[in-house]
Amino acid sequence: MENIAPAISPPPAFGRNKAPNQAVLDWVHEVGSLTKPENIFWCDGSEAEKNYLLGEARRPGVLIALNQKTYPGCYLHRSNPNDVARVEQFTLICTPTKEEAGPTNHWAEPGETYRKLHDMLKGAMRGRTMFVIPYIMGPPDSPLAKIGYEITDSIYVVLSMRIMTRMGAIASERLGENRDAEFNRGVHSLLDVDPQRRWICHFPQDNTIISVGSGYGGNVLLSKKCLALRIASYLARKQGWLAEHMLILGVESPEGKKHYVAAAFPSACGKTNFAMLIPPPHFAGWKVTTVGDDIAWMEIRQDGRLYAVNPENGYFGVVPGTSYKSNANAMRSIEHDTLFTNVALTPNGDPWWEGKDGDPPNEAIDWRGEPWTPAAKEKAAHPNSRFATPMHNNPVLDPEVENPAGVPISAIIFGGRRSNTMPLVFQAKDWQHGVYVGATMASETTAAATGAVGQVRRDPMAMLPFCGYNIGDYFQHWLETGKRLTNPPLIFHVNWFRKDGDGRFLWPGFGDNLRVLKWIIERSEGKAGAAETPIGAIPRPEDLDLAGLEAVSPEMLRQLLAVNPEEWVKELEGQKLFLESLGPKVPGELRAEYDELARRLSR
Ligand code: OXD
Ligand code: MN
Repeated sequence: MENIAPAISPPPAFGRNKAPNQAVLDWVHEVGSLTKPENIFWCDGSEAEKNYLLGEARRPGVLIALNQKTYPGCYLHRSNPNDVARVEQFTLICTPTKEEAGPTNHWAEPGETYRKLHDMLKGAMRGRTMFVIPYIMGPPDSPLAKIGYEITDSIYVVLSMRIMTRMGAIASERLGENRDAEFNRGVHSLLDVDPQRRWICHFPQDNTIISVGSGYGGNVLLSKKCLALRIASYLARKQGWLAEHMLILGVESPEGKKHYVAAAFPSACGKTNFAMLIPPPHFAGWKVTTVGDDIAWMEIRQDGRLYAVNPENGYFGVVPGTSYKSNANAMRSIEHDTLFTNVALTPNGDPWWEGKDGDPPNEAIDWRGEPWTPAAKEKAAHPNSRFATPMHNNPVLDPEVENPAGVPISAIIFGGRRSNTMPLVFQAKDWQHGVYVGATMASETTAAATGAVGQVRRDPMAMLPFCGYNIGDYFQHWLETGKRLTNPPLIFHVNWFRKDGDGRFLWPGFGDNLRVLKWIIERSEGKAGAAETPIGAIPRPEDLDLAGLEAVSPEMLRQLLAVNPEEWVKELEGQKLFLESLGPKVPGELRAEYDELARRLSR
């Protein structure tokens, strides 16, 4: 078999910075004895180490340097074409009982799964380098911060983890020498990148993750979906906090009043764009700043409010569609020190993707490494091609992003990609109704996971693929959290994707979403008006700031804000079937919310 990750030979100065913690040393020794790597590289996170690794990554063809004049510090990685997205059917939650994992997860018995993985990992790193990556999730001094170690045989993983986490000596020093100190153990091996031997396994009780057979970010950057969502959601329930698939943004009015909101949208539904939103021209003096674009860890503080931190240090965003028009802040962020995966390459050495500003290049090398021209039927960049960019590249990074206490959340927003049914925005009646809205939210599927694209699926709180335990218990945890919040954020639902009868989007989205955000924060200040409807409070046209918005006619606005009874009969049925499919653990409060909604809609 071709060696997919040949060993690199670290010169004496690099890769020898061992952990001071005996528990880490014992575990690394154990994994090394099993996987039999050529050598072990202990990552320290330094600039010198980065430069060394970038040089090494170019040798075995892991990375291609992009044009260093136009894209300084940027590189391209091409994944195996069979390995371009998260694989939900091979993502397992390994709890002692099936019930703990619940109806929305694929479950496997831990002992047997460890044995199976152990067999696959036997000698898996022969002829390869085993990298040991210490990292911190969250601002290092935050009470919510968590330490993880990822062992991997992929240099691409090391370079990505440098961007996505606070990585290196900072983490091993923070863990210290106490053998009993808590840390997440993550083991990743590419094996032979065979879809038949691809498993992403979580052992929440052991704070352990083992991922084999993939090199795609969402499956192998174990800090992200695996630790910061699946394992963290399990820990959060035990410890009384929330780990959520949410962006966090700050919004400041011209008068200098600032609010933070958290928003849960499913993968590839515009969280990164919303978190970096540029106000439309009419909104002079308004500022939107980013705390996070994908994950929020939140806990209640003494004032009875919910505070959020972004556990990550970078953004792993979907590239196609990113342009100066759709997200100028993302464009500025990814023009330097960025790792691209599966985009196309122009003859000039620039990255290219569908939806980038300007005309397509006359020729390019596509994401698979094949020649491409605009006449080709295939896309040049994979629809789930990604950038990994440090958050400090973001020109609108929020100044509180490193605040260990986090930022206070005024509103929580749920949302999905729905061509019909869901109005542009509505406000839930209270926390419990808001939990129901989040629990029953749905979205049309995207390329972020393998499988059919464009089908409506229920995705509670955008956590369907990421909740590390029984979803019924998760809903209960949300309800319990609400009882402890004396000053809870208001809860809203948005839909930027509603279409007219001819299949055209009714709402321009992007910067204009600030018009909706403005209404949301005015509602949290007890200011803006609304019409009460069976599904919640919906702004009347006069409640929204629509100045300068020519793209939306009064008729389009009517359609955007409408609650169509026929569509809601279908929606209600879908919500009911979904809740029923989740079995007996769904809290009675949510069944009562369903009954109430059905009653209101039938009046
Ligand atoms: C992501 C995802 O990569 O949700 O953030 O798939
Ligand atoms: Mn995500």
